[in-house]
Amino acid sequence: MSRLAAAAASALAKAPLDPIEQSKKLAAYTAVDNHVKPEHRVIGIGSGSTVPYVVERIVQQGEEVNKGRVFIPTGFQSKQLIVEAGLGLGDVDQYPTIDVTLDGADEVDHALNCVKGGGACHLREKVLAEAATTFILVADHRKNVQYLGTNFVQGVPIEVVPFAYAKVLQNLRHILGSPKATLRMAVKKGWFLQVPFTFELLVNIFWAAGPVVSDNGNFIIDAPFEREKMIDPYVIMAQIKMLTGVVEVGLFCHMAKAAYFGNSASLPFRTS
Ligand code: ABF
Repeated sequence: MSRLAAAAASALAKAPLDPIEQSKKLAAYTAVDNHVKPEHRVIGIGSGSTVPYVVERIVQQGEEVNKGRVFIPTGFQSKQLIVEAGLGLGDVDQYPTIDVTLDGADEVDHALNCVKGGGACHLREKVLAEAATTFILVADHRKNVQYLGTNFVQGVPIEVVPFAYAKVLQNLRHILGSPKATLRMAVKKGWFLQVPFTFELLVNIFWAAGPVVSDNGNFIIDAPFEREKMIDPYVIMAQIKMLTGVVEVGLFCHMAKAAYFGNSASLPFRTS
């Protein structure tokens, strides 16, 4: 690296984080400090942009404590984080009981129910949440809402067997009271994605590269819902899960013990 590039990299490293990053870091660090204890041996690592700070804080707990631990990832991103941090990698089939899992979320309501699956990993995320004695959510303050559907308007991600997707789309119209459930499409990335919304819509129509396929070989449906339907998300979750062809629903109800939402100035958090 040239001296100029090295100086630029070092200046960047010292630059203060923007408020949202600051918020994620604060949430993740506090969650690790409160819930990842020295006696914990098996730790679940979730996905999303707050989770790198979780791993960063765990590494700071020191080599001594971490060499006796095994870390279970929810997907490719968290696997990379674990490996790059030099931590021990494990799988849930070797360790079906996890001491604590920390994971991100798309939105969390006042009762700690949440929407997950924006990254299409929610099946594995739910397995690790269920396997954990303690399940903790970490996110920036934009994810902290009274009712699901306030900010994350994309809707509930639903993983479906490809053969059944059209039938499930039809069923969802009845359950969610909305005709807008759609199959998630992969879009070829390019400079044009930066331009305003209407053009982005055209890009979605004309440059879509085919359905998104999950790590499990399934499709993802995004199902927007009417807000009043989410007063009790558990009911909706159960109804959707009953549909033949549905593998998992991105609604996590009554699972999290606590959620941490950092804020650049202070750190509000709620426990169930
Ligand atoms: C995972 O990462 C997903 O369940 C959720 O969709 C996403 C949240 O990521 P980010 O914090 O980057 O929005 O936890």
